[in-house]
Order: sequence, then structure tokens, then C-alpha cells
Amino acid sequence: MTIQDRDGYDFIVVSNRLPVDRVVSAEGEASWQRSPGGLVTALEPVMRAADGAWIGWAGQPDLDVEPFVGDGIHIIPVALSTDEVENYYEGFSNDTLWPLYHDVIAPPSYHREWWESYVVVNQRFADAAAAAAAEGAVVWVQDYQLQLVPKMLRSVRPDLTIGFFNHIPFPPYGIFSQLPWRTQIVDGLLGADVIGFQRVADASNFSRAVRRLLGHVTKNPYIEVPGEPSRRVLAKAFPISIDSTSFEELARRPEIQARAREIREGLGNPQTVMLGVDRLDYTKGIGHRLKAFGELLADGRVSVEDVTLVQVASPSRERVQAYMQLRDEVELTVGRINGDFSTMSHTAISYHHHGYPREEMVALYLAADVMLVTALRDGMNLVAKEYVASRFDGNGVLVLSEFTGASDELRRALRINPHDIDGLKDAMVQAIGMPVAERQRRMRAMRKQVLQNDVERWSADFLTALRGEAEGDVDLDDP
Ligand code: GDG
Repeated sequence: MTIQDRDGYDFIVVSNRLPVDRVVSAEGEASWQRSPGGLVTALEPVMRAADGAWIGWAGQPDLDVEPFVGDGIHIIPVALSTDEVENYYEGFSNDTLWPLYHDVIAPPSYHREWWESYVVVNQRFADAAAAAAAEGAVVWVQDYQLQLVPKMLRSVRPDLTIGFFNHIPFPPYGIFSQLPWRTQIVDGLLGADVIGFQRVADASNFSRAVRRLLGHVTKNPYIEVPGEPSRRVLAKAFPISIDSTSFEELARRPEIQARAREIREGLGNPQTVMLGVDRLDYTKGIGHRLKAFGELLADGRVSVEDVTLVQVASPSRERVQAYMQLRDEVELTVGRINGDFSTMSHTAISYHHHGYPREEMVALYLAADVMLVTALRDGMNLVAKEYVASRFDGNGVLVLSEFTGASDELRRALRINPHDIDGLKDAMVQAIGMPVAERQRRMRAMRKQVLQNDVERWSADFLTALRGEAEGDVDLDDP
């Protein structure tokens, strides 16, 4: 059934990317394959139960496709032109908002034509949602590419209940205030009934921005938006998670455990395998990690016979200049360290600029004695949670940056400040030598956290809060 012959959907997810990818076979035949993200897994049951649809971009410029049902999910594609991909997506989303929201680790670029394209594209997504939503439907907008959609949508469809979830950090006001369009962004988000953030700190950064820019009254966790009638917006932390049991199930499969052993053998069976898995992104602190490891080898505190670092750096945003430069820097450093320290039989860093299937990722998690998450700023960091969920054996040490959302929850990780290279080196040495009993104690506590708080619970918590708010605009003094 298409949206033309129905009254609209009761539940709609709007995200920049659709949960399906268009794949073209060798024979030139196009089909749709579900992308393996946790968000799809979490929302699929909700979609089915609530007569849902997903609105998003198919990932290729100038691809105009009619709504269809792909892998059981109702899909409503939004087309982007080549110019829009350049200006709205690679430009404003990935080269303005991304660095700005990640503590300006890289300098954000501000271009008025990128902003104009962001407005146009946000309007297109809002129009698509307005056209597809049934009377009184729930619409859940995802992430920083679509911050104007809540207000745009509310202005034409006040009957809807609108949620927004920000997957990346929301920066402190001193940084956010750089943005020439800061007021429009905050105003756009306030069109939602519930605005979800990864951390408590993100929600309070947002509330402060609202007070400073618009002067609205905030009573944590609520923001009062004046108007006729006035509205109450809930701005609160809903830390995202993963499909924990599916990671554990994969890890328990004998063939994946065999693959983990094979990986270790391929590395020359070192005593300790350390692992990093990241999109190749400057927020992930890959350079800091490599520097610390290189220094440990140079100091003689670890040797290549005993310790190997496996670094998976999956290709990302390859047309954005800062990412090209980062790749050069990382690969230069890996080459130098390997040139200086590798032997004929042992490689210091096994570096992979590839994406892998999830099975291979889980085999890597099982093969790794120590997982290194050294992000300089990260909304959550799902890799940390995936590692924990996969270690059903209770073994393995997680070294985790305190600048990730995950660090608020995984208190028993070895928490580090990645800027403090000496501290990072000490934590790596501590992880390598950690007694089994201590590893297990820490891992047990972290596993409890990740298995209890999975992505299904995350979406249920968010949607419960959203439906609660939908029950009526309540006076601030009478919550
Ligand atoms: C954003 C926020 C927040 C990576 N390489 C491969 C692969 N991956 C998977 C990981 C993990 C996901 O990609 C990456 O998620 P992260 O959370 O680590 O980071 P971002 O991509 O930056 O995600 C982040 C997240 O949104 C969710 O809200 O946590 O803070 O920045 O699932 O496993 N998966 C496969 N092959 C790879 O090579 N199969």
C-alpha cells in the first residue's frame, strides 16, 4: 500500500538516512537491503505495532524513488540533489554542526549557502512528514541534520506529537554561541514535545542555550515555550544503547569464537591483543591512542612480541577535507610506528581501513583482551557497549574516555582522559596486566548495565515520555 491510498501513518521516524541501502547487482538490478543499525532493530517492533513509516534519504544524490515497503518497513524516500548533498549534508551537517557540537576539535566552517540549503532540505523532510502523518500521529525526528524539522512540522500540523533525539553531544553555550544561526536552531528544536539527549550535561547545555537566546523559563527538565497557548517541552537525557542480546548471541556462536582464535593466530598469538574500532573521524582520538602505544613501545614498557594493537578505521565522510587530512595523519603515524618497531614475525599495529560485517566485528571483540575507546568527544559510543555485550566470558578490559556518553554509565571501565598521554599509557599498561579476578569483577558490573539497558528499553523510555507529554500541555507549576 502506498501513502496515496491510505489516511497516513500513526508513527513516523524521520532521519537523514533511511534504514535501507540501495544495492545494485552485477547484472545492474537494484534492490534494497536493510542496513544493520541498532536504531532499526529497536524501532522495528514499534513500527509494526503502530502502523509506522520511515522517512529519509536513500544515500545517493538525485535518486527519486516512490514510497515502497522494504524488508517489511514502510519507506518514504526524500530526494537530495548533488548540490544539496554538498551543502546541506557534507557542508552544514558534517563540516559546521559536527565539529561545533564536538567541542570544536576541528574548526567549523560557516557558510551562508550551506545554511540556506540546510533550511531548504529540513523543510522538505518536514513536508514529507506532514503529508504522511495520520491525525494525531507520533513523529520521531532523529539527529543534528534535522534540527529545524520539529518547528516546521508543528507549524503545519499542531495535532502531531513530535519527538527529537540528538545522537551527538549538545555543546556548552560558549561554543554553541559561535553559530551564526544559533537562535533558529534552538527555536527549531523547541517545536518538539520531547527533546532527548545522550547525557544529562547535553540536556542542561541545551536548556542554558534556550535561556540565553530566547529568555524562556526553564524548570529542569522542562522548558516553557510562551505562546497561545503556551507549551511545555521536556529536555532530558535518554542514553542510547545497543541490541545487547544479539551481540551476546553472536559471540556465543562456535564459528565466531573459532574466527576469534584465528584472528589471534594470524597476529602471531601475542599475549595481549588491544583493539580500536572507530569510524575514521577526528572525534575518536585515534591519533592520541597511536601516540600512547608508540611511546609505550619506544619506552620498552611493551614489546611487539607481547602486545599487538588492531585498529579498524572504517571509511567515513571521505569527501570532507578534514577527513582526508585525518586519514593521511593516521596512516603516516601507523607507518612510522610499524617501521620503527615491527619485526619480521610481529607487526606493532594491524591497521584496517575497511568496514566489516557484524560477525567479524564480534569476532574481533572476542579476540581483544583490551578495548581502547579514546574519543575526544562522543555522544555515546556504541562500540564500548558492543564490546561489553560480546564478552559473555566476563573477560576483557575496557579503557574508556571520560568524554564519551558511555562513560557516564560504564563506571567500572578504566576511565581515561585521552589528552593526558601519560595517564593513557599507564591505563594501557594497567589493562594489559590486570588480574583476571579484577577484569571479571569490572566486566560483570558493566555487562549488567548494558544488558539491562538495551536499545529497546531506550526507545520504550523515550516513547513513553513522548506519549506522556502528548496528553496535554500542562502548566509549569503543575507538572
Ligand atoms: C553516532 C554518535 C552515538 C563501525 N565500523 C564498523 C561498524 N561500525 C559500527 C559500530 C557501531 C557504530 O558503527 C558506530 O557507533 P558509535 O556510537 O561508536 O559512533 P558514531 O558512528 O559516531 O555514532 C555516537 C551513536 O551515533 C548512536 O547514537 O553513540 O556518539 O557519534 O555500532 O559497531 N560496523 C560494522 N563494520 C564496521 O566496519 N558492521
